[in-house]
Amino acid sequence: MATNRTFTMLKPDATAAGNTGKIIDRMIDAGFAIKAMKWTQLSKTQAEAFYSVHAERPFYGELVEYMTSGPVVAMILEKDDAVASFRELIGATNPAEAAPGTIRADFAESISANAVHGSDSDDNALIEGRFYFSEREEA
Ligand code: IDP
Ligand code: MG
Repeated sequence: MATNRTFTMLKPDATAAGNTGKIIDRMIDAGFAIKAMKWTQLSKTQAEAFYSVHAERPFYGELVEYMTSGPVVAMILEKDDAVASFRELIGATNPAEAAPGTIRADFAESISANAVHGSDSDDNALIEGRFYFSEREEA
């Protein structure tokens, strides 16, 4: 059953470009409530662990290097059908293929530096949220 929470990260291209406020506004305007938020920096070990599901993919090394190149903003968000609704809001992985008006269409630089992460399942939303936040830190 779909739960009402998902996890997102604003990626280093978004923080470097000063787009964090604009992107967070998009999320709030789309009806997502912020339940936890943290501006932080991933170490190589942490980025490798967060993206371990992609360890065998050809872009894994590039992804880890990119995700450690600057600060990220980690957030737990709440809305009905949060995972699917949020994936719709951010658009396709490759900004060239992202639907007009989606966050990636408007803010992503490339398929790698694509502005935001969005969990792909309820199970991963919980795992990824707990990667950054304890239960006590979640509103
Ligand atoms: P998603 O973020 O839309 O769920 P995934 O396939 O889970 O996409 O890939 C995780 C992240 O890895 C992407 O958001 C992007 O930053 C990066 N990535 C995915 N595919 C490529 C690629 O072909 N080249 C470089 N980086 C990629
Ligand atoms: Mg994914």
